[in-house]
Amino acid sequence: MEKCSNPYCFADDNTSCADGHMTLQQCPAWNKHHNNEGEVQKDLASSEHMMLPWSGLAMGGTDLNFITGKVKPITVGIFGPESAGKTTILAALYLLLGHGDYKSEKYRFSNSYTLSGWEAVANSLRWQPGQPPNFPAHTPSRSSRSPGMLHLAFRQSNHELRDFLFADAPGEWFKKWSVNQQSEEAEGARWISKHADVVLLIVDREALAGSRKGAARNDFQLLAQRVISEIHGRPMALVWTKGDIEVAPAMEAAIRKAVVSFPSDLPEFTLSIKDAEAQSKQCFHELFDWILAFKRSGVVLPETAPVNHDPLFRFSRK
Ligand SMILES: Nc1nc2c(ncn2[C@@H]2O[C@H](COP(=O)(O)OP(=O)(O)OP(=O)(O)O)[C@@H](O)[C@H]2O)c(=O)[nH]1
Ligand SMILES: [Mg+2]
Repeated sequence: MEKCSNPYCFADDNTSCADGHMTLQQCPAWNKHHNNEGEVQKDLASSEHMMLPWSGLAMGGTDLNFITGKVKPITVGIFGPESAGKTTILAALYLLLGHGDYKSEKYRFSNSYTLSGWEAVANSLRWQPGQPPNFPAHTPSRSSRSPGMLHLAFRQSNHELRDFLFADAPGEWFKKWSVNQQSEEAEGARWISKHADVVLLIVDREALAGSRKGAARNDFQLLAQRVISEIHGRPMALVWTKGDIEVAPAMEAAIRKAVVSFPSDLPEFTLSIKDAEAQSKQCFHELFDWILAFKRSGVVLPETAPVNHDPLFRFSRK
């Protein structure tokens, strides 16, 4: 499908015109590329449906303006090697929220601008008759809209909204970044390192128990060094994924040694989606509670009034 001549407009991707034109025919930037007839152009430009400024898919850098215009969301950076289970953590969060299994006393789910993106990561973990639940597909490193940012907003007990962005990036980026901070292919990892408010450093237990465990440990040490050198006082947690897999105590000790230079408390979480139901839910709950409890230091948010019942705002977010 042809794109708009404005590089920051994604009207071809089923979102509205970035310059705010009600129909694409009125937009000079769109017409510049689409002034001859064509099926695509007719479909989009003459549509009587009003398009929304977001598509529901995971967001890219440009899409973030839409959310950040209101308030700076809390960005959660998930750093870990390839196939470490990073996307699986996000899929589990979405499914637990969707089933009503993750309920926090302080935070209630409010909305998400990336429901299709969440569906895409979680779909494979869902049980369907005749088909065992599977793991999320690999996150490709060459996707034009990566890193995929998944959005969730929670309403706090004092009625304030808190927006969260979860960066779902491929492990290859972090590998390149840990070896060479300036690598051209590490742009996305640099972005996450710069913008993350909360850092999850992932330890893949499967890799540490496998035939290439030495290499996995060395890769982790490099990544941990890089993350810690750029953390600058931000909170970090060590997240062991695939907790159902046994790892030699000496290997666990080597991993903990690699993060001793982290200057403050380093909470640890061990997750598994293969453990018995209740147990595995509980470990995810603890991690999500820790993430949601994050407060930006130095920011004192004013008290807000309770939910507005003015009909003018009826369609605002509940
Ligand atoms: N045994 C076990 N395997 C798991 C668990 N969670 C994830 N996995 C495995 O980890 C693999 C990778 O999971 P992903 O969530 O796609 O990993 P990722 O870190 O997002 O990978 P990239 O996007 O490629 O960097 C899956 O295919 C599973 O085989 C777990 O709790 N237990
Ligand atoms: Mg992934």
